[in-house]
Amino acid sequence: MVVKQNRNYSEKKRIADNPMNIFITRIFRTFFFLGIFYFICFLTPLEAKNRQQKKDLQNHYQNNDKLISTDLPVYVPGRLLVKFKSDPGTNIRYRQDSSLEDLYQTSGLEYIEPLYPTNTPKTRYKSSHPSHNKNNGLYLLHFGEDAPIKDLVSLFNSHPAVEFAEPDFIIHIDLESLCPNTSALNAGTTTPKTSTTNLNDPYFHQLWGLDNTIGSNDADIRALDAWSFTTGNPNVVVAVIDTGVDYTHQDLAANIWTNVNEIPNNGVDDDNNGYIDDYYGYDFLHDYPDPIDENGHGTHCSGTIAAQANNGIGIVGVNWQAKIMCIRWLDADGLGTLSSVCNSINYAVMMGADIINASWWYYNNASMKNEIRKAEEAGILFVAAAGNSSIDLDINLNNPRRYPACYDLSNIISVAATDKNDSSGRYNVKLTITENDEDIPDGLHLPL
Ligand SMILES: [Ca+2]
Ligand SMILES: [Ca+2]
Ligand SMILES: [Ca+2]
Repeated sequence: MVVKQNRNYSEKKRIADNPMNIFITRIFRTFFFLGIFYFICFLTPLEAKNRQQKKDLQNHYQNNDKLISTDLPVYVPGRLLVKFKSDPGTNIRYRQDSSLEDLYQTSGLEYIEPLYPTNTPKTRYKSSHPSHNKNNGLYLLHFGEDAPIKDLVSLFNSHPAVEFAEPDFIIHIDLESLCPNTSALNAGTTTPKTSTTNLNDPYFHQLWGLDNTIGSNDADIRALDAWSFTTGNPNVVVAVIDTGVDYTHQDLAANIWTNVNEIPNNGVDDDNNGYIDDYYGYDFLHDYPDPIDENGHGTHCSGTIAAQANNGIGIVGVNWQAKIMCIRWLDADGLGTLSSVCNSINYAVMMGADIINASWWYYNNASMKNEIRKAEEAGILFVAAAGNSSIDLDINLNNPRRYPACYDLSNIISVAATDKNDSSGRYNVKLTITENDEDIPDGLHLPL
């Protein structure tokens, strides 16, 4: 027994004294202690910093925007959207306002650019609409990639020359919940089926939101009654600000707006509105002339608004002849930025849209409201989705309110969806309208 114990001891000692084992043991110990050191020095403070940032941002929303969000927004690094009370220009040095120059230097500002091009268009689509291409003191401020954006927001908002400052938020729209079924417009041509009209569009019978033959009687917008008065006006321009629009779609192509003063694909800004080759509209997310839809949501909305009627194809729009201005600010996954949606609204106003359609929602922010107010001043109707998410937009303050649907601007119509039996159904939205509900026609339900 003694011999065996001694043998085990000798064996263990031989293994322990092996140079390779000593080396491995030392490496293991080194990494172990380095890991503890790293956790103490970096991860713990970082976690504390993240918790503090989260708390700060929640406080910011609760105190400034009456918004409580558990899903914190993110923003484009190194960028601020700032509206100055008077236009400061783009020169960041040798300013008459020395306090502003101090602010620029303190903040580490690298350069400043107008949110929109400041060109004066040669002609406008409709002379009745004032030009709103001027930036009105609204600028994108650029800092380093690691700039402390939340601190900069506070710094700029505390300066007397600043009307508001906020991050260039990255906005993610849940398009699936807003557009549960895009099959109707994309269904193509099939054998026409029985409907209550003479229209030969094969999928008209599915559009119970227009003429309900499958659910409760009159659980629709009474489109047939409306069409006995008018089927629309080709001079009405509806700017669809969304994922873009498939302007080549066979049921839409006849009702797509074009910028008649712009020659497409020649690399020249022919109408001098600041955008090269913006013939069908523009892609503001990528600053690119082609607003083609890579998701389908914007095309779906456009079909509801103005799909061509009685052409033996697809569906029918509420307005048979309105023209769709194609404006893209969301990518195929529903991602966009606050600056790109502001640019989109500005463009629709500048180019003379009569109606702006916003079938999406985000949180309260000053920049978007600033743009929609310009649309209000130009007499442009702004139609906004209330969302399909079981929230009473007026009284349930434990949930974030939906914007632009909830802005207190007189040109906004907020639209909720109901099912074929005229109940909230799967959409389950309880909605009251901003301050303008008396202006909403009874029974106005757009199938979002
Ligand atoms: Ca142009
Ligand atoms: Ca051109
Ligand atoms: Ca059609």
